[in-house]
Formats: sequence, structure tokens, C-alpha cells
Amino acid sequence: MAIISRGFIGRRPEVDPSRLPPGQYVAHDFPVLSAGPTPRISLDKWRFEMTGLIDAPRSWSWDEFNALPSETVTLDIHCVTKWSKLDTTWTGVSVDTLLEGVVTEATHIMASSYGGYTTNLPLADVMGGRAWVATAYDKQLLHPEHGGPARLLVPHLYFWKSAKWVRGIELLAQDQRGFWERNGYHDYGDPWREQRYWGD
Ligand SMILES: Nc1nc2c(c(=O)[nH]1)N[C@H]1C(S)=C(S)[C@@H](COP(=O)(O)O)O[C@H]1N2
Ligand SMILES: [Mo]
Repeated sequence: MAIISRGFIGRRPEVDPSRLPPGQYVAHDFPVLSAGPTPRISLDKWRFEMTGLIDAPRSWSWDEFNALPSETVTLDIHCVTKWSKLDTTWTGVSVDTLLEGVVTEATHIMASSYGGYTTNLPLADVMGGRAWVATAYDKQLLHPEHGGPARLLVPHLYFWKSAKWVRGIELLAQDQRGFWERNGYHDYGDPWREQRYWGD
């Protein structure tokens, strides 16, 4: 007679604990976290703009943006509300590609979204193959609730830095706080150092 334990059958595949930042648990669904309603942006009006401290501002229409070289990457994301999602697959344009040839003295950026959300990051953190403007999740066009048409993707920082419905990046001469950063969230937001809130 075989004794089959429910615990054994029902168990999820083990997660390598070294992939989980302190205080995080693994989510198997894909939660939606939005501070306001989901903006609907028609693709013929959509643009991505690079402004601020830049020799010449840059701007792409949806078609121009989609003609840029893109990458498909699989990586882990970490939300400050403590869920992490492992091995998520995204397709998008590396911010390095968008910055190619830019001459700037900027040290920081502000990402802005359709709908008014903002979040700030050091310029260095969106360079070096660590940030994308993603237009697809799991090889499907990005669902509006998850930021479609396009969202910023900066997986090495807490997920509030990955602005959904992103409309542009402003290059800044010094740091400025974005929406959550003014409202109690940490300025930088490294999940491995648990930089969740002011003072962490
Ligand atoms: N424009 C915009 N971007 C946003 C948010 C938001 O409210 N508005 N929420 C942030 C937060 S707190 C998280 S955790 C993630 C959630 O992304 P998801 O809804 O695709 O899981 O988006 C981030 N980007
Ligand atoms: Mo979040």
C-alpha cells in the first residue's frame, strides 16, 4: 500500500532562498498595484519622451519605439508589499538603447507616467543593462493593468520604481523625489538592503 502525503503532492517547487530578498515571499499570481485608475492610452497618441538635462530632447512614437532593438529578459521582481515573483519574462527596449549617444551632466532621472505617477532613480541605475521600457510580458503585449502600452522595468529595485504607463524620462542635475518617495517610501529602494521606507 502506498501512503501518499498531501503535503508532498501539493508542495510547490522549492525556491532557492538566495533568490529571495529579506522579508519577501514568493507570489504565484501577478498582483496588480496601482495608486489610481488605469489610464487608457491610444497607440497613435502614445509617445516616449526623454527631456531635461540633455543636449537634444528625444521622442519616439509607438511605431518608432517598436522599431528599436528589443530584448527579452527573464528576471525576478520584488514589491515593497513583500511579494516577489520569480522568473518573469519581459520584452522591451533597454534604457541603454534609449540613452545611446546622449550627452548629459545628469545624475538622476524622474520617470513620469500617463496618469501622473512619478518615481526617481539615479541615472546609473537605469544604465548598464539593468533597466528596460517593457512593452510585453510573457511574449504578450503588456496588459493595461500591468502598465501597457509600456512600463519601466528596473528589477534590482523595489517594483514601485518600475513606473507603469511610462511616458518619459527627465534627466536631472540632482535627485528629486517621486510620488511614493515623497509619501514615505525610501529614496533608493534596494530590496536586498530592505530599503522600504524613510529611515530604512
Ligand atoms: N504609473 C504607476 N506605476 C506604478 C504604480 C502606480 O500606482 N502607478 N505602482 C507601483 C507599485 S507600488 C508596484 S508594486 C508596481 C506594481 O506593478 P503591477 O501592478 O504590474 O504588479 O507598479 C509600480 N508602478
Ligand atoms: Mo509596490
